[in-house]
Amino acid sequence: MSIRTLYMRFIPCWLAAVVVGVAQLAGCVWEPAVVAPATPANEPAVVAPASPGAVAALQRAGMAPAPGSATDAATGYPQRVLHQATGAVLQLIPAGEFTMGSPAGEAKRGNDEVQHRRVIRQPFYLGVTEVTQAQWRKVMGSNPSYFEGDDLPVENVSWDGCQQFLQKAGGGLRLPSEAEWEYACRAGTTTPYSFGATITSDQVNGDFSYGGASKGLWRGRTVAAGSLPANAWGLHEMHGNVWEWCQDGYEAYPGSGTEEPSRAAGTRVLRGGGWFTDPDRCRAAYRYAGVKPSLLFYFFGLRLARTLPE
Ligand SMILES: [Ca+2]
Repeated sequence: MSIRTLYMRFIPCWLAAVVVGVAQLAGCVWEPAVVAPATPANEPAVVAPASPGAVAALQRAGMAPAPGSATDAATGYPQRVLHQATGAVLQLIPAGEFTMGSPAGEAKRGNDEVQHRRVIRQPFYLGVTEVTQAQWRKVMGSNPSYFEGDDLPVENVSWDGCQQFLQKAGGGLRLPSEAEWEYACRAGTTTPYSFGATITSDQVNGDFSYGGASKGLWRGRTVAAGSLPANAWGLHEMHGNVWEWCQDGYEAYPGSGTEEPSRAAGTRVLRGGGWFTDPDRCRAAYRYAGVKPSLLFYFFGLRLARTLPE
């Protein structure tokens, strides 16, 4: 194994461990919460034109119904929209309620994954894939990525850099909140991964194995956004490939109550794991917590989110 390979594989893991360890030593002690079953949240879609009001609101936000998109019966908005400045396709995620965090018996769980009910009060749009390098370049005119390729996810981006990108892309785009991210990742499932109790390298670009599965392929780099299977809500690479920045700051889960914390400042959270990441960190509940918003690595990326435009 070369020095570079050693660096790529182990230094990031070591840094991640230090970051998480410091966050835990900072006094975060959590109590277990009452666990309730997840609520299936997909609203039925109808093949009908989106409501004129929805289409007009989308136009004002620089978006349009994606070609062939069905319409969400609950809202009258398209199930999929195209954000014109980036070319990104976003999926409508329905409002709903779910159990955030992991059960006490889940292998290799972190003690900040305390289970609690969380309500997603408003439907929202979420990128079908991570933001690609072509999409980033279209807005920013440059590409910071280590692994270069138009269809690969952009990486080497900080939370601060993502905010600049989102502001320049326009249309009210933002990052998902941590709760929105986990809700969409789970897509109604309660297992460690949206694919079940474990994952294979045919499903996730990470470093395996977990839950007794045989060790799979370690690619040692990113793969094209959207090239691996989607979860039940049509979202690709929520687990693995690149970590995804969340909009809100890191804070301990309440352990009770259903409201989403709204910490606007401080350290941030990334979700889902990346191409080099141990599989336990690719779990739906894992929180890569306490990360400075200025920090960037070649395994940090992003996924677009937007509240439904009005
Ligand atoms: Ca990802």
